[in-house]
Order: sequence, then C-alpha cells, then structure tokens
Amino acid sequence: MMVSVSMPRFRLVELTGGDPFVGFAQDVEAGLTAEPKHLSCRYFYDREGSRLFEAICKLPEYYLTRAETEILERHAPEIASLFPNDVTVIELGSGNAVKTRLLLEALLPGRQVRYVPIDICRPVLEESAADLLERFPRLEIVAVAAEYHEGLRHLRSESDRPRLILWLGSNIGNFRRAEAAEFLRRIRDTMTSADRMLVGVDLRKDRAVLEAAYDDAAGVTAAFNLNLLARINHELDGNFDLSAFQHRATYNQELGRIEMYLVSTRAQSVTMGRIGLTVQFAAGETIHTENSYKYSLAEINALAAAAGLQDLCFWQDTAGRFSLHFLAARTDPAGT
Ligand code: AVJ
Repeated sequence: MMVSVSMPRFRLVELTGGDPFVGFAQDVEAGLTAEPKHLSCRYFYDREGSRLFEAICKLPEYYLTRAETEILERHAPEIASLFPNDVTVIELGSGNAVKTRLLLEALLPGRQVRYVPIDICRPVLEESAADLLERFPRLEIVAVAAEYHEGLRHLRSESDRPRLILWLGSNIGNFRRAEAAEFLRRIRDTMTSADRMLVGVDLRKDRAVLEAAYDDAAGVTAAFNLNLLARINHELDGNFDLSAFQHRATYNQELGRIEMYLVSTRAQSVTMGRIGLTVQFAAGETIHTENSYKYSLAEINALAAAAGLQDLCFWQDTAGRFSLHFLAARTDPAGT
C-alpha cells in the first residue's frame, strides 16, 4: 500500500508491506510459543514507546544520545564542508530528529537540502517534520513511514543528488553483527561515488556503565520494555498483568551486547483474545526483548570492510564512549 499526502515543501510516503496488524500478531504468536520466548524490539515503537524512548534519551545514565550530540555539535560544520553542493539527507530510524537538526543547520547555508526521514512511527515522523519545516524555511522534506527494508527500496529512488545517509543513535546495535554487515552492504550497493554515510556506533565499555544505561534508576527503561506487553494488551486483546513482569538488562561481555528481558515474577497464564492464544509462564521465565550490540574500533573496521565500505574518518565524544563514522563505498576490487 502507498499513500501520499502532498503539501508545498512536505510529502509523506507510507510504505507498508501488507497489514501491519498481521505482522505483529504473527510475530507475537511465534515469539511467545518459542523456547525460549522472545519478542522483536521493533515493536517497542508505538506512540507511547516512541515517547518513552525520547525520555530514555534524556536520562542521566543513557549517555549515548548526549555523546552523539556532543560529536555532532563539534563536527557538523566540518561534515557539511565535505559536501560542495546540494544534497539529500536520508535518515534511517529518524525518531524526533533532534540530533539531525545540527547537521541540517550546518548544511543549509548555500545548499539546497532535501531531508528524507524514514521511521516506523508515523505520528513521530509527522511531528518532527512539522518542527523542522518551521525551523528551516528552505528545507524540503519527504517523510517515509516504513521499516528499514522498505525504506531501503525508497533510498534507491532518491538519487538525483549526492546523498548523505544517516544511521545514527546506535540503531545498528539492534542487528546481530553479521546482519549489520549485510544491511550496510545493501545500503552500500545503492551508493554512488558521491554518496556518504554517517553511522553512530556505541563502543564496548565497562559493564557497570552499560547496565546502568539500560536499567535506569527512574525506571523509564523498565516502562519502555513493559510497554511491549501493554501494546499486546491493546492491540491483541491480551491480559498481561504488567505488575507480574520485571525488567532485566544484562551485559553479555563475550557477545558484546546488552540483553533485555521481561521476567515473569510468578507462574501465570496469559491470553490474547484477538489471536486465540494462551501462553504459560513459569516463575522466573524470561521473554528476550532486545539486543543492543557494542563495538570495538577493530570490530567497526571489520564491519566496514565486510560491507564494502571505506571508513574515511571518525569522531568520538571526549569521554570516548561513542563513535561516529563517515563512510564511502569502496571502489577497489576487494570492496566489490
Ligand atoms: C534505539 C536501539 C539505539 O539500543 O540503545 C534504549 C534502544 N533500548 N534503551 C539502544 C534502547 C533500551 C536503543 N536503540
């Protein structure tokens, strides 16, 4: 299905692969009948989940957003100077696009800029687009409501100018390492020699710092995780008792990833009327809801190489927690 709403400097394109309810229902059924149980983190981002994620970004323990903002505040003019002419800025998982403003602000003087945010949460897309259109009177926006793989299809059609493709905020962290390489490779295959990519990657670090970032004192990350069950209750007519599940975040150092779980605090059974599913939970049984991979610089190098990308330069925050990489498609034989 494809729906377009036209306005002077703004266009919204909705790319959804079939009925979104069916995908959610099927994935929930598959995940909760699997052993061990799991749910996909892409379902965190309903309207409430997107709002909770924005609150996470402001938490004292969640350093990622502040670190990446620090890098962009310091280096956006330098990044902009690498683009001589008009440019199309494409962003995967744009969210509220607050960090992106810094880049747009640096790019706009002397250039025509088209901004193409791609996000799965349509209300968030509309709100952030309205905000940017007001702030930047010359900015043109084509907002794409889509998941990554559909967004990638749209990416191919935005090719009349050099493109800057943004994948910020450690969004790459939700992919397993091999999948991340594969996805970057697919983006790379759409890139011309004039295109560039900026990828924000969270670095491996102390367990205590990481675990606090994903299990904050105010309980916002816990609410974000539990919202997945609330969403199942709303959309699939479920009867999850949210007070009988606990948030858990642990750092798996070998795999270099934060793992998030919802833990059933007692033996219980849960019914989802809309899909005719009843699921039993043992006391202490977990639902795995998210992985958030962390990288060393060596792992980032290997990732770029596997994806056929060349790391032209990178910047880090002063505390060395987060790394922003400026990449181009490799054209030498080894990269193709
Ligand atoms: C949106 C995937 C970058 O992994 O840090 C934040 C999501 N989960 N707190 C992350 C998240 C729990 C976030 N990403």
